[in-house]
Amino acid sequence: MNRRAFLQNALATTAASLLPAKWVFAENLPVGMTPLETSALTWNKASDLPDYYTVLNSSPLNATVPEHMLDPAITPANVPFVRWNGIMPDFNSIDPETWTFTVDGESVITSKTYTIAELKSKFTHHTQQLTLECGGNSRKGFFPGAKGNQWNNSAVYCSEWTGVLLSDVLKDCGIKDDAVYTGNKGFDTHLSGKGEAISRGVPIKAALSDNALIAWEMNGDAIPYLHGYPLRVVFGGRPASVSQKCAVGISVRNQVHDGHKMAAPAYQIPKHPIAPGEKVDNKDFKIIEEMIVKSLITFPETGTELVLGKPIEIRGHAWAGTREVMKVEVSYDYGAHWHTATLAKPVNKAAWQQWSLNLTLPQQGYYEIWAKATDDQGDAQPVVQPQWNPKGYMFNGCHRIAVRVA
Ligand SMILES: Nc1nc2c(c(=O)[nH]1)N[C@H]1C(S)=C(S)[C@@H](COP(=O)(O)O)O[C@H]1N2
Ligand SMILES: [Mo]
Repeated sequence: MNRRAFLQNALATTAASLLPAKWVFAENLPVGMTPLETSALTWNKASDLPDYYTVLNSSPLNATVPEHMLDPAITPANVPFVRWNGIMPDFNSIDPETWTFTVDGESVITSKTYTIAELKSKFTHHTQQLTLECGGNSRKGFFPGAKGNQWNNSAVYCSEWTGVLLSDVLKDCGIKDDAVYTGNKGFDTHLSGKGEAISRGVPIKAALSDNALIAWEMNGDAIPYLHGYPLRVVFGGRPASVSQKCAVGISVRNQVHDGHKMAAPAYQIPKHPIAPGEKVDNKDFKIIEEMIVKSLITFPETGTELVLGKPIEIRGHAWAGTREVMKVEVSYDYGAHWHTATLAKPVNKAAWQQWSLNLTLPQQGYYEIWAKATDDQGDAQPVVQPQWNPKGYMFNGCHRIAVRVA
């Protein structure tokens, strides 16, 4: 390990044990070794983000990284996109000892409140790699453009979450037969300063699935502030908007949840196909409940110059909401020919899958490399763009990078 990596590791470990304390020795570090890159756990504002983040909006905070930074199978804490809808909590004042999670709602039999310590001691722990993709990921790809944060393809990540199954907790409270939906509650505030920033939910079936966690750890550390410290509900494969950060509870609803950002057109798409740019009545939208098949090229970085005759490993991830990806193909001639990549099985349901392919590009010049995934129902990624929709959700057109063989 080089000195820098060593120091970063040491710092990262220290950061975990210091949470939620502030860095006290940053000034004493050698020049160029500020703890910025190592203190992802306590970043809490736009200016804390390293230079490789692009801030799309600082109020609310929305930021993303270049696609090649998502190369590791398990996304490290210092790269996930950051998405907030309202005013973030004052993280430094959060005390995990007194934090509680309440299950209530019309369709719960016994409403209960748990401390994090109680969740930890009462229920079996589970660790899963879960793909969280913003419904608006790749919005930038739509033509005509759709309003909203212009996400590149990196509003997705797959980190490792540790917590308890939401279903175990719901069963502990008991659920009535008329339960339909969850209403997820967070600790942040609407931009106006009044009311909730966002409160979305999932069908009760999704809440009872094996890939819904109430998590207190990400990648074996406390959840980074920006990703939901100290407790987050995580629904793998669903639009990330339902994975409530800084979660304070869940209501078990006897109707489709009506929290903030549940109503059309937020996080909804038209019920029927429409032409690009067409207007749609709010009554003709439906809720996005699952994400769809998609893939990412994370190596090489777009713009890379390659050496003629030398093979290069092209690689990335593929995922398909709660389905499994069965095939990833790569083209370097604009889709004229497709080459099947090696594809790993997911480590658990709703984890993204790694794919790779060794390529030797035939001659010098400019190439685009495209990747296309197909899921277990036979759904594949469109090459150009998927069904256009007014809010620009669920773009899953093929990811493309450009390289040059010198
Ligand atoms: N409390 C809270 N949870 C939230 C949000 C939010 O604004 N507040 N945004 C949601 C949306 S729209 C997305 S895409 C994801 C982003 O998760 P991340 O910041 O860890 O990438 O968090 C979701 N959970
Ligand atoms: Mo989102």
